[in-house]
This record gives sequence, C-alpha cells and structure tokens, in this order.
Amino acid sequence: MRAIVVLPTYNERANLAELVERIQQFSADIHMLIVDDNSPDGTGELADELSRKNPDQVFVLHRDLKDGLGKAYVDGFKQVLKKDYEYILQMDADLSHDPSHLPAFFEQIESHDLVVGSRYLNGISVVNWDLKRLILSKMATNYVRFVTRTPLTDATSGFNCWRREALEALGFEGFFSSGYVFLVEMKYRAYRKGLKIGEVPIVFVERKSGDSKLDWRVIFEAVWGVLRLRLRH
Ligand SMILES: Nc1nc2c(ncn2[C@@H]2O[C@H](COP(=O)(O)OP(=O)(O)OP(=O)(O)O)[C@@H](O)[C@H]2O)c(=O)[nH]1
Ligand SMILES: [Mg+2]
Repeated sequence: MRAIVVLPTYNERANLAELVERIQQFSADIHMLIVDDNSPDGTGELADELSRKNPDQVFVLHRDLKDGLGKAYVDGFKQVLKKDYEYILQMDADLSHDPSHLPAFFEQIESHDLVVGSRYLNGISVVNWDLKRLILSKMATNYVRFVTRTPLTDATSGFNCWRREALEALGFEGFFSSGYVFLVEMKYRAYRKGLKIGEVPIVFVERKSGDSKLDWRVIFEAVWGVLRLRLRH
C-alpha cells in the first residue's frame, strides 16, 4: 500500500514530533509530508530534523508565507500527486486527530473514493470542548449541510482519506477558498462529481498546546465562504 499523510503546520512545534512518532507507531510504511508556512515558532526546523532522522518516511515542504490552510494543502497535494501514492490523507497536526483511527480509513477506502472522519457519526465524539465550541461546530455542520445539500454528518472535518484518482479529478485550479472552507469545498466538489463518499467515526481531541486560530473573522469568512460555494456552483 502506498499512502501519505499531508500535515499542514503553522506553529505546531509542541505537537509535531509526537504526532510523527504516533503515525510511525501505527505503520512504518506510511509516508508524511509536512507543509509548513514559515512558522515563527520554528516548526519548519523541527520538521527538517524529523525528516533527517526518517529520510524515507518524512518529507517537508516549506512555504514562505502563511496564506491559509487551503493553499497549503493544494501545494502539498500537487507535490504528492507527482509520486505514485494510491491513498492521500489529510490530518491536523495539533494531535486533535488520532492516528489509531487510520486502519478504519484504510478499510473503507477500499470501496470508496473518499472517506471522511466524522465527529458526529455516532452521537458526538469530541474531547475538551466547552459548550460554546460544541454548539458552534454543530451549527457549522448543519449550516453546511443545509446550504450545500451534501449528506455528510461532518462536512468541515479535516481528517480525510482520498483515493488518488478522486483527488486528481477535483482539479485544484478552480478552487476559490483558501482558508478552512477549503475542507468543505473539497467535499462539496467530490459530492457534485458523484464520487463515492464514506464516513468513519473519529474522536476529536481539542489541542492542548499551541494557540487556537478560531476567531470571529474566521467564523464570518466561513459563513460567507460556504454560501458563495453554493451560489457559484
Ligand atoms: N501550513 C499551514 N497550516 C495551517 C494554516 N492554518 C492552520 N494550519 C494547520 O492546520 C491544522 C488545523 O488548524 P487548527 O488551527 O488546528 O484549526 P482548528 O482545529 O479549527 O482550530 P484550533 O485547533 O482550535 O486552533 C493545524 O495543523 C494547523 O497548524 C496555514 O495557514 N498554513
Ligand atoms: Mg485544531
């Protein structure tokens, strides 16, 4: 099996080494591409160090500027699609996504084009969220489902596994969201293309280290971004 996890990082120095180690514990074969946007906390240097220690398994893409999660993913995907990977995964690098779920993704992807890790498939599976954050996330999910009409329980999830051909079929040139809405846009486009989408339950653990990037500006961008997605397509 040829699989790679793309890990976007911005100021994840406190989390990255542990994440890489936990993915390695799961499998010595699975590759990782860390996409760092010149993090001021030195995540990029740490990524290089991890890559030096694991030259056949850990790779790093350095970008000069922080210009959003979506742009980081697009650059990462372009790089990995040049190689012969069968499966390409997306994960947050803040330890919110647990590598122990990986076998479930690999099982489901056999019969799907995309597998989405869902926090809401079996009730609500989140750890360390206050009520405000929980309500916000639930509202976001329902809003996305209502506006885009995609039948997914967790359309904003960042833990996903793509079959190579499915990712290629999306064609990144036409994407217009560059931030967190990118995760919604990917799934929306996959759905509109008629790709076969599966879901697996995941437990989401809120970050213990590093700063949260969620603020009102991000929320407004997301509300507007999802609406724009529906209006354009
Ligand atoms: N390369 C890159 N990575 C980013 C950028 N923004 C966020 N990330 C990374 O994307 C992943 C998800 O972002 P988070 O900040 O954890 O987003 P979140 O989970 O919605 O919110 P919090 O965990 O509460 O901060 C993390 O690994 C971040 O480091 C960016 O502009 N560039
Ligand atoms: Mg996070």
